[in-house]
Amino acid sequence: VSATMTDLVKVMFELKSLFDKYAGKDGDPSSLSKPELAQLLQIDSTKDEVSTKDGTIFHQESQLMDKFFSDLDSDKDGVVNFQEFVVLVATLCTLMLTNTYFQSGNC
Ligand SMILES: [Ca+2]
Repeated sequence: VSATMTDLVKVMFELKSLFDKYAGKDGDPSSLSKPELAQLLQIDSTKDEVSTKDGTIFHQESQLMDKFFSDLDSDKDGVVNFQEFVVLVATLCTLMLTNTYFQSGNC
């Protein structure tokens, strides 16, 4: 196994443990509901912002959160499973790279 592959596995384990931490909150540990996703993303529903601990990624109105969630829920079963969550992470990384590439460069 190459070093890159080992690092990739580590990242996947970290993503899975983050997913598990939030996915178990409302009973079903195999999927994220919309409130769980909002908690994971640290969305304050009183503000029209989506942010991470690294800073604000983008501004949006709460109704766009619904669209965001349904975009993620590619099999339309009302929840986001781990596979769909990985797509979310990739999307957020792309946004961060696009917006703050020259400021941080880590993602
Ligand atoms: Ca789904």
